[in-house]
Amino acid sequence: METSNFFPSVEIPNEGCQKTLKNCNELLPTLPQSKAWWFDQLFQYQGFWIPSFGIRGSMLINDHFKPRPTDIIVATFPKCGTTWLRALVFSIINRNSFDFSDHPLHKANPQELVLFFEGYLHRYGSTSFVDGLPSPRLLSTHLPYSLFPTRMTDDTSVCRFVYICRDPKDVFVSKWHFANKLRPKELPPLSLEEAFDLFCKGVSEYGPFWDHVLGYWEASVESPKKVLFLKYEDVKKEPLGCVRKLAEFLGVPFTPEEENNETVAEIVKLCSFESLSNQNVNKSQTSSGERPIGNSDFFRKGEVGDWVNHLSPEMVEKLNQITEQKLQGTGFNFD
Ligand code: PAP
Repeated sequence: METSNFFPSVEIPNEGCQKTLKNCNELLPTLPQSKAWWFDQLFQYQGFWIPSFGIRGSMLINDHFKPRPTDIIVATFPKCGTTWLRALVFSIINRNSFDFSDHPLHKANPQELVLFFEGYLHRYGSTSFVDGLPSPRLLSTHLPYSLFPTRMTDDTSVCRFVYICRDPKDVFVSKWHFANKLRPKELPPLSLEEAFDLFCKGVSEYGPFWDHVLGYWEASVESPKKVLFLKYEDVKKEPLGCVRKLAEFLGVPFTPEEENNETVAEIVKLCSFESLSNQNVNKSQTSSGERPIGNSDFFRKGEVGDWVNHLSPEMVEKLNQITEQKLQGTGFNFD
């Protein structure tokens, strides 16, 4: 999620961006609103519940962002494996630039190495900083696929998306824990029941969860060269295979020499929950940004199936039912 301590100083947005921001400010009060899981209000925008900064970022992308063929966009619904995928993509792309024994991931959380796309645009009120980044640009987003402009999604040669999804039961449990860390002290804790009700109704940051997943799933089926779709559970089970798949998709497959050197295994090890969560930089409990979260809050258990410890049989049945109904006829399932 958004943090602000890595932002370079803010410039005054140009006229075009100022116009977009004005349009956004006029639009927000007209949108349906709902309470969020933490402090931001959620707005229903083009079928999704999005915090205001995400809408601002999305509008700036639509109006002003110029994609490049080398752009890589790490896309996730929150709590599906953002931190992990950011680390994996960063280390695959930059594997010839750093030694595994002295790697940036030992000193920085993945969110410092892969910029939060809509977060940066919102913060700047402009695309200027992202416009100035050298290629290949590695950006991370929670925005649904349908919110990106057609110049990014239609043309298979312009930018690539890598997406990771996760069993909604684990996503819900992870998000509920995270929400209670993020909620301001003045608010009562968010009960599991209340959160469950919101999640099932799709009222969740960037939700409905299922629509988010299906947007990227359908795009990956239609344009497999543009969108790579991964499952958290598959990466857990077959990390080596998934890392090879990622590298191939990104146009940088492992060479026979790298295979001999065990480069793939080094990347898997470096980005594993055990390795990342044990770096000093990821043990910090307080953020130096505006939000009351520290890097350690992005590392809880990192397991598949922790939902069994939290959800009642009724909750499991309800979530499974919604999932089955939403995925019916799509060719996608979480098995
Ligand atoms: P975000 O979308 O808010 O940035 P994200 O990184 O997707 O968060 O979510 C954190 C989840 O990924 C946590 O899951 P849990 O609550 O079920 O434990 C976190 O533990 C897990 N996670 C973080 N890093 C890794 C990793 N390297 N490997 C596997 N899981 C990880």
